[in-house]
Amino acid sequence: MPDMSIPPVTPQDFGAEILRHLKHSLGKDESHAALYDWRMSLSLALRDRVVDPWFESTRKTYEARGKRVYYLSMEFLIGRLIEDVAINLGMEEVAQAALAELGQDYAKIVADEPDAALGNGGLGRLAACFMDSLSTLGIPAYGYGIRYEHGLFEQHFENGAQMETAETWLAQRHAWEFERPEVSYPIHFGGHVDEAEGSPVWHPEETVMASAYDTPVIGWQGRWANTLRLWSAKPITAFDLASFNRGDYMAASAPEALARTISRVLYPDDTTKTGKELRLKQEYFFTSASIQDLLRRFLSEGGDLAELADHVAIQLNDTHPAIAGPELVRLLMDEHGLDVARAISTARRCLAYTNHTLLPEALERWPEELFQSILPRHHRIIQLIEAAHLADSGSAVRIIEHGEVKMGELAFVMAHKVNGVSALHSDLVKETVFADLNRDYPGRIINQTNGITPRRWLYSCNPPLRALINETIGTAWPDDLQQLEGLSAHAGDAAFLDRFQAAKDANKARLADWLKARDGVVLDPAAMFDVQIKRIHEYKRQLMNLLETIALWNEIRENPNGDWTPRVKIFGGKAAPGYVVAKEIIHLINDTAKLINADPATRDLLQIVYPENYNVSMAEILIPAADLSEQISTAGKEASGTGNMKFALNGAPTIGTLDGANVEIRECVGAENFFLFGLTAAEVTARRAEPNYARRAVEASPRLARVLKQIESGVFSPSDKGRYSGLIQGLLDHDYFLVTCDFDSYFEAQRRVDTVFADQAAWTRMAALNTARVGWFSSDRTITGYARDIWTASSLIASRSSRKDVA
Ligand code: CJB
Repeated sequence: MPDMSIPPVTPQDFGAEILRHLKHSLGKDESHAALYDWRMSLSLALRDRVVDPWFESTRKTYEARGKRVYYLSMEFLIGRLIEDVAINLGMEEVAQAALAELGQDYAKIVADEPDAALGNGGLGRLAACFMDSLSTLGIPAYGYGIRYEHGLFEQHFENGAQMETAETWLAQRHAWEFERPEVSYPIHFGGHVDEAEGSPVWHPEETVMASAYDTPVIGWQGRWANTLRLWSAKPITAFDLASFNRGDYMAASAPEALARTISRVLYPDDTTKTGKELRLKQEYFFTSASIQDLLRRFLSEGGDLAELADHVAIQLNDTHPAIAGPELVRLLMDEHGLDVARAISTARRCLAYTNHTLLPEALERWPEELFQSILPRHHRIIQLIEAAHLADSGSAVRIIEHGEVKMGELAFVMAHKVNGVSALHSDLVKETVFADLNRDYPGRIINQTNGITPRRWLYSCNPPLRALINETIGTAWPDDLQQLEGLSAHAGDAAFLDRFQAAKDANKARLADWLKARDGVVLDPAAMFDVQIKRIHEYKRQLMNLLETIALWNEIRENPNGDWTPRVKIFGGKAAPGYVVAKEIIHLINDTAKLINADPATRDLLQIVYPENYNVSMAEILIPAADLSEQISTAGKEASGTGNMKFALNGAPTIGTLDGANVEIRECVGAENFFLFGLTAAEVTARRAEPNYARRAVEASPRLARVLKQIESGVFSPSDKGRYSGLIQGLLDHDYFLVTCDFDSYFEAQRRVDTVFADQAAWTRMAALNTARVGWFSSDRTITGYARDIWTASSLIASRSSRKDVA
């Protein structure tokens, strides 16, 4: 039942609110309004309705004087918000009807909203799901990040190769944010540290201001709203008038340009280190602003710093905000007079750190010289932290070593809890990257398996399945997702399965229409939609998927009258602009698609589709339409994955390895409803130790050997036959991700998929059981775990079944 704080509204009244914004906020009348004007008016009318629950939540938070959670993240991959807000407010139908009465198309307006792409991939999207769950659960929380002017780059293909252009989501006004010019903090860089009256004093060389922009995040049924506060960099003096008056206009604008650079672009890295000075400045910029802000809030409420940790929980989303430890210690010592030991122990009780990857290249390390030149005071404080850590724990693990400042070790030492993001990953964190620290601080590392918000990833993106679930088990599941288990009882019911399949078919038809309209590509909705969407990375093994596609093509050509299951292989994803091999893989997928899609012998049986510019909105169309979910990373490399959960929830069984959360998904859905293949993490490690393992695997697999030869000899790149020789030689010489070793097992698993898919009833049953059994992967469950095990934070809204175990 909707909360009483959201007054019900008729389409007529809501239409009047939209028209009021059209006139007074956009300055347009109906006859002159463009799509943009309608979108802004709708967004502002919806935003108005978020404000009261938002104020109410803030009031309750102040009254409770309890704990607030601060989630610090370089990335928030939010996507669009109109639908999200309308659904959480229970106003989707009202909004549709209001616009229809005004002669406008709701769906077209929704699709006009640019994605807020302030993130690269899983880590950023997880932060967005967490914000949704924190609000749904009524846990007082702030998300803190950067208001990038340019989000993740736009991808397009030129002759099959990835090209990047700047993304410009802020070119038009952002409807959802409130600018807070009165909330700003100085952020200092560079300079030197000296002593005054026995205390260190930092004399910075450069200062910019961090200025706040707030977006309310409304939870399910509008019961609670938290704040996403994003920082934008501004100059201390906007403009150098003296230079301007001399006629030197460039110099006059220099302060602004320099400051703005800090929040200008999202780094398009995903698990690769940049080593760029600007990146370190970005990290310190948003972290310092956030810590200053939360301390100001705490002190303005009359807080005593001895009790800081009773009121403040700071979660570090990966190492990017790891400077939070030294920054909090600096403020406690230099501005509030705490001694070193108390400052460190106070900070540690507030801080916790989530590790998202074991890839060594992603664990940030800064050259000590660079670090010291940008953050000289913090460099000294890290030396103090390190000394205390070595003395107190007897550990031999250094934070500064071999001329580098190691942010993973810093985050670990300054956190009272460190968590991995799936059961397997957390075990590997203990055994590998932090094995020594785990021994020195037993119990500090825990697991919190990732989750996804069911509001966006089922309720909103899959209306046909939502309707079927509502009719079958009632409407209480969106904030109590384990209720989906109630669908299991219908898995033997042919009428239910027919309707389940009809929902899938409707989503497939929607995808086909969308792709036809966008790219002119025609899909056969009767074919299996086999989907791999995620960042392009060698460890995720899009290449193995493509090799299997080519092998299948070969076999269909040889046996055209065989009993083949028609397939569409759908790829989506971006490569970091500097990641050469990933870009070669993209090029190869597109080159292969060009040849295979034009082959009359296989055209009705095999198609490769790679829509440009994969983003959250595209995922919302692709995932509900998928028959098969590709989760094929080298075991031990994908920390968790969250796409895997989204597909299973939307009734797409997984073909996958025992990696990340796949392991737990398989346990939930049942081994018989999951297509397992490949080496385990332990076998991967053992295989790598064997000599020539890749060449031996290729020798043992004529099917694979043939595909590699085709690619290497230029079959798919006739105008440039040598284009992929480096890629293939790399695979033979140094197949670190064991594509060659897992290939046969993967090919066989795909044939098992074919067999089950051909039996429509068996397949639909398997798909329905996937939906029924993955309710545990709701991010509400994940956040409940963080609140209980890490933050000891409480919900401030009346308890419901899904919330009762929040501490
Ligand atoms: N992850 O998206 C990123 N970026 C990074 O820099 C490091 C890790 C991903 O985080 C997700 C959320 O925890 C995981 O599900 C995923 O496996 C991991 O690669």
